[in-house]
Amino acid sequence: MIDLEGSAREAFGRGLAELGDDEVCRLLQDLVRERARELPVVRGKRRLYYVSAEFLIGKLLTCNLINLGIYDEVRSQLAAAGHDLARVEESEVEPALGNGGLGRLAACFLDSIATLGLPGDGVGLNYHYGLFRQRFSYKQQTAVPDEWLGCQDVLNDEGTGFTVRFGGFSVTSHLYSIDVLGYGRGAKDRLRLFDLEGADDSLVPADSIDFDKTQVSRNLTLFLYPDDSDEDGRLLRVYQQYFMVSNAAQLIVAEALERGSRLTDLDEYAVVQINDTHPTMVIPELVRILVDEHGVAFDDAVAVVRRMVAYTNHTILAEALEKWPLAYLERVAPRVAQIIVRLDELAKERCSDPEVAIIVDGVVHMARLAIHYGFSVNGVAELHTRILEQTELHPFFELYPERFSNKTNGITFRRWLMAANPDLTDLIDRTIGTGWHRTADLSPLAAHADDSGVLEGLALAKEGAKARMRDFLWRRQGVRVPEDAIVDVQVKRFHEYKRQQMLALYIIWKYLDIKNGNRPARPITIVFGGKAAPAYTIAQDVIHLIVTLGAWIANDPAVAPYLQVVMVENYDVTAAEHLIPAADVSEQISLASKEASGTSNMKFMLNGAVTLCTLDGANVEIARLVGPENIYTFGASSEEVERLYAEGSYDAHALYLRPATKLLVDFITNPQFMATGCPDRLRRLHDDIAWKDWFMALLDLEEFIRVKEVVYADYEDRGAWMRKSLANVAAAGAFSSDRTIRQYNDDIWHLVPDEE
Ligand code: 7GP
Repeated sequence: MIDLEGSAREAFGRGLAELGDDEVCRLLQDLVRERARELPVVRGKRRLYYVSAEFLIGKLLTCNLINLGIYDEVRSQLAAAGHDLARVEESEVEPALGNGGLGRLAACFLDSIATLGLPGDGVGLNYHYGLFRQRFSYKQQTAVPDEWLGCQDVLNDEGTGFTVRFGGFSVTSHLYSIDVLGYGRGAKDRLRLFDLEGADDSLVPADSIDFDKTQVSRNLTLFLYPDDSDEDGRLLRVYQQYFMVSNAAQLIVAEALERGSRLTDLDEYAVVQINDTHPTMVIPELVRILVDEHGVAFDDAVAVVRRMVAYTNHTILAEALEKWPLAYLERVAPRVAQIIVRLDELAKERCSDPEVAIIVDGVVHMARLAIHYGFSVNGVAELHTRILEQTELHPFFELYPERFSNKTNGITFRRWLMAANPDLTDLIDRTIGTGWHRTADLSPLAAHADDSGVLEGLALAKEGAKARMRDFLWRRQGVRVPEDAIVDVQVKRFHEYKRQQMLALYIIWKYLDIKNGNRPARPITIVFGGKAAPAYTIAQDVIHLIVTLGAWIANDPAVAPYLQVVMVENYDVTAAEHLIPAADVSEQISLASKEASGTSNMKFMLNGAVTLCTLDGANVEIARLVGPENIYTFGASSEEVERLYAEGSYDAHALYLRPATKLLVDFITNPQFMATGCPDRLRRLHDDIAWKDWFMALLDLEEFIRVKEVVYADYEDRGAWMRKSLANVAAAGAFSSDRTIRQYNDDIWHLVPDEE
């Protein structure tokens, strides 16, 4: 059916065995593209538009081969010609369209939406340089443009676009798309990406992400989340958001009209899921289009839009809940600002409580707009939703209890197990068959808890994944990880609430302990990965501490054989696919109540890592599913943390002054250590922890250290550890994004799946 040898001769005039990996990659990409092009788009009267500022999709080749059902065949033809698919995939460039959890979630969701045969597309922007590419220099993060376009064409040109009118000028968009193939489906969905006609790459220097933020008609789609620490940057974000939603709204209306909508029934043709608040302006923009361009009465327009927009909240951190000065909106999109003012008046007529007002002192609260004028609000894990209902959004919950629901996040097993961990996939197939490929039901594995063959197979699969990780780290950044090391991983955006600094303090403790002669049973490798926002100084300081610690330990011959700290450069989906399958320990150590859900926690457990966590986000659900003997929990509860914040009674300095803690924190400013790094950064971080510690790392530190020691000791009982590992894999089925998407569809979207 597939004849790679023939295609190689046709395309390159050489046999498959004579092609370089990059040529094989192009060959396979063409094969996938052709197959995808032939597939029809999933049909349906009512369509979903999943609008998101980011889609962190990762490389596409392997997953597309899996979803097309030709992965095994391609892999064996390649192997016969001496090629390794994993190597071939290395020459694929990862699209720079996302940033963190919310963007990766959107990508998993697209995979599941297509797999379930639901008519739905992702809608976003085609960023030329992504967020940024992370480089380390002088042990510090530097940000350079993440150039990915032009490296290969994954984008289909849809050949259309729209005019977007800003206050005082207008621009034109151009629509591209990436085909989204469901697993074993005969039809596809799409990720539809709007680009700015006339976007000017020459505004961006080669080695920095500083560019002229005022050149709006040339820079709109250059970067995701451009720096917003000054007014030009904040205005640019608003321009970008309006560009995104105006295009989305025009697309929605045009396609609904094509399918026969009379517009007052638009909700029968389209449902819009907005991924956090960045796309909130789609609400007034839809109203504007219906009223100004199609003569629908204002009240009717508002009523129909309210029946079609649903909002997902991904964070309770106050600084991430978007608020824009009304004056910005008036400048960017005057008519939309006018509509927002009217919507605010109407909302105030319904409820005069200032806590639910959309506009307060000239500032527009985007989440509030989304809740008043949408029909659904959801959190992303049970605890998170409860906190929204009872605390953060409580007045809204009183007003509209029926609008609230929980949709615990999920991940696609096609990418995070079948593509990323072939050895484990084979073991599971051999043990329980392949039904789980469709159902995600891994629970039959639990019956093998005492099957030594399966436990050994699991250990071997972990060894295989570790070997791939070692190879990856060696080739990506020249780091050698010892073969018998326990691999302990924290990968995620750098943020104080995620508390990478707490793990860094543990590393200092362990370093000193080894110096005191307490050698661990085997080498410990602690791996970090993640970017920090360029304007987030303390997060950059934490990265600096970690890189400096890594070098310090590597240079100490008394400790280096036993402890290694690796900070992976430019953590991305590809790095995640190499690190997560190899991990023994999954670090999920956020301050309880702050992590909305987490999704790497799910990927790690699916790959047999054991979780070390606070009872935060979806960790709570993981703990319930695997039972206390298969997880390590520690730290203050979310109630306790909320009480400390409410009372203002957290005293970081008192905790710092405890001698055991002070010793660790003061290591950061030990003169010899400081001399190997940037003293200003280290001093600032030290003082922040010693005096402020807003996310309470010192509160949980002692217990964290204790529990970590238990984890490492338990690891040495290999049989018991592998049983824990198996229990985690067996319980991971609950976190399939297919389950999550079924729930969104049953409760919110009500799309009719395509029949096959
Ligand atoms: C993240 C949350 O931090 C994470 O806990 C969650 O798993 C993920 O969304 C998916 O729901 N939030 C973001 O990525 C983010 O940018 C601010 O939130 C808007």
